[in-house]
Amino acid sequence: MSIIDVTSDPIPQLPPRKAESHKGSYGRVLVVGGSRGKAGAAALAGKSALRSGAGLVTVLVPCSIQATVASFEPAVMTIGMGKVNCDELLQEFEPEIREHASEMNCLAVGPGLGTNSSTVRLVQALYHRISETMIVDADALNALSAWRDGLQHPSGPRILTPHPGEFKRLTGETCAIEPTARAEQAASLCRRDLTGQTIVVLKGHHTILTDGNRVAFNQTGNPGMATGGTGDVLTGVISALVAQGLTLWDAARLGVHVHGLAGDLATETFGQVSLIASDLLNSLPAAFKKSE
Ligand code: NPW
Ligand code: AMP
Ligand code: MG
Repeated sequence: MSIIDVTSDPIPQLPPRKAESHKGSYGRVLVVGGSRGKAGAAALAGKSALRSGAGLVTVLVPCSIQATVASFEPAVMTIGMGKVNCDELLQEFEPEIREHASEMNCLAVGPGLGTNSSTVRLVQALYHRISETMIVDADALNALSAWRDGLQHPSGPRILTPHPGEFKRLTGETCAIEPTARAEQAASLCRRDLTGQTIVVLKGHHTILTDGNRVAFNQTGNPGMATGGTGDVLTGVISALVAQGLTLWDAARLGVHVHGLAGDLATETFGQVSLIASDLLNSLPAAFKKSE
């Protein structure tokens, strides 16, 4: 099946903020992530969602790291689950997560979540029972890779954001070097969803976005972004754009564009060698201004 290349289409925009709007107008994001040693991933995603315009952002993490995550950015709210290292306990909190999810406009699941077996079961349950839009990244992708047929029936819209390593775990396929062949691979991952509600963002140099019918090759970004945590920032950005009401496609397209632009702007100060994920996050405001 051939896919249409829409790379030259204009980059979508967020609508201007209305004078009489309030934080509820800009959507609620719930990040589900973090584990001991990977608190930063959840914190980066949460703060990035705020910097990308979401009205309210909550990060749901194991209790053992809640204080740490809360200390990064006071404007981000946190919910703690479980007692110690909650990987083992996540399963029992599925009903609680579902309750929180029903109040949200978008969920971002996976940054730093870990791959413990009960976490895997939790992700699979959320993927199949939560009807809200979900960005599925990092360890949530790894969780789904253990149950590939499960991709056929998500219970709501999904944006999968694998890097080539996660893509290989999810599909068993090594990403092609040649861009068109790689786009076809991403599109066939989309088409695993028989309900047609999935978008794939296959990350890397010229990140590929596809809904199975069309494809766009992102034109921003640089190899300075090949550093831990930049993907967690992207997850936060896209989740905020979904929460603000953009379509899945527009949110993914604008999010990937702005994220790469932030990386490009950050290298003007830090260079490619020294760039780290928090520099990229701090360049999001300039990137949003520039892409208006
Ligand atoms: P190799 O062998 O290096 O070539 P993982 P992760 C491959 C969290 N983080 N092209 C790579 O291959 C994340 O959110 C927390 C080709 C290797 O096999 C996750 O939850 C941070 N191959 C968790 O850690 C900051 C590529 O994939 C494997 C590739 C694990 O995420 C860091 C490595 O990927 C991190 O974000 C590419 N472009 N990229 C924090 N501060 O809390 C990767 N691979 O095993 O999925 O590990 O991406 O670091
Ligand atoms: P992750 O591996 O999940 O942390 O995601 C890495 C992020 O950095 C993705 O958004 C990639 O597209 C981006 N990135 C990594 N390497 C490059 C590169 N060589 N050129 C452009 N973007 C890159
Ligand atoms: Mg990642």
